[in-house]
Amino acid sequence: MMKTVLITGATSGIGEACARKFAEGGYNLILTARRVGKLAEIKAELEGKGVKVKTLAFDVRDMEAARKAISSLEPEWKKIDVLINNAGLALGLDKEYEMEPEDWSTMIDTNVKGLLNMTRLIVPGMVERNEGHIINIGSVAGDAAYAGGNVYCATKAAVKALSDGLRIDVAETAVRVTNLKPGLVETNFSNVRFRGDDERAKNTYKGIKPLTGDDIADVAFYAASAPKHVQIAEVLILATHQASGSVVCRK
Ligand code: NDP
Ligand code: 8X3
Repeated sequence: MMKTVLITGATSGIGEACARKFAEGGYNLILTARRVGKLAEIKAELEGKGVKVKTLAFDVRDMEAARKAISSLEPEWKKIDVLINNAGLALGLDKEYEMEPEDWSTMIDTNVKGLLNMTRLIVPGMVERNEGHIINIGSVAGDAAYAGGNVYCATKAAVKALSDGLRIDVAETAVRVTNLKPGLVETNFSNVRFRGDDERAKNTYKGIKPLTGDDIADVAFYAASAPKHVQIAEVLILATHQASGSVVCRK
């Protein structure tokens, strides 16, 4: 029987790359994000690969919208084997004491509460079936703060704590929990962080060959494909000339 993966933030970057990788690997896909048009485009493309694709458009910050979307799934889609909690963002590099409260709310609500909303809705079914895998997209930013990273780094530190906590909570079941912690990945992330200042976004990856969404999708697929007794608990994936969240050797 084919497996099903649900990916949040599947319209761009790491989530979109995971959609392609898991489709190639024979998974049926439940793709979620807010942009309906982009979801439809990816669905049309990936259905051509011989897998079934379901799209659900909602904001992960909105628990009621998420609950409604997940409850709308027909019985054939209810058994979710892999949940990839990927939707997330950073906003700016402002000092903590100067940041707009709205920006810290957006990051905390999306990266932390959004991930919790999806976990709350999907993991009970996995526990009941005694199988399943949650792959959270954390970050090197969760290992240590870097200049201007403050709140974003805190949200990714929270992703680590929530992944570790969930792994304890499901330890008596066969459910597995993975925290993937990428470094510099060239996606739409910096365009969002710098609010459409594409020049500044491009500079983030200047002088270094950054990771791609596909590099992260490869590791996510590896973790999901590991034998059942193997739990890839945490992986830090850096570009070769990056040593930490703040040490990047540019040429
Ligand atoms: P992108 O900006 O390319 O993609 C972000 C995705 O998240 C989009 O599909 C977007 O879709 C979705 N999203 C954002 N907010 C919401 C929301 N409120 N509700 C639902 N979906 C939402 O960035 P990345 O692919 O780089 O980021 C994916 C994850 O990887 C994030 O958690 C990020 O923190 C993490 N990460 C990124 C790194 C990088 O260097 N790029 C490194 C380490 C971690 P839509 O707008 O359609 O809703
Ligand atoms: C995103 C990568 O280095 O901007 O998590 O924090 S970084």
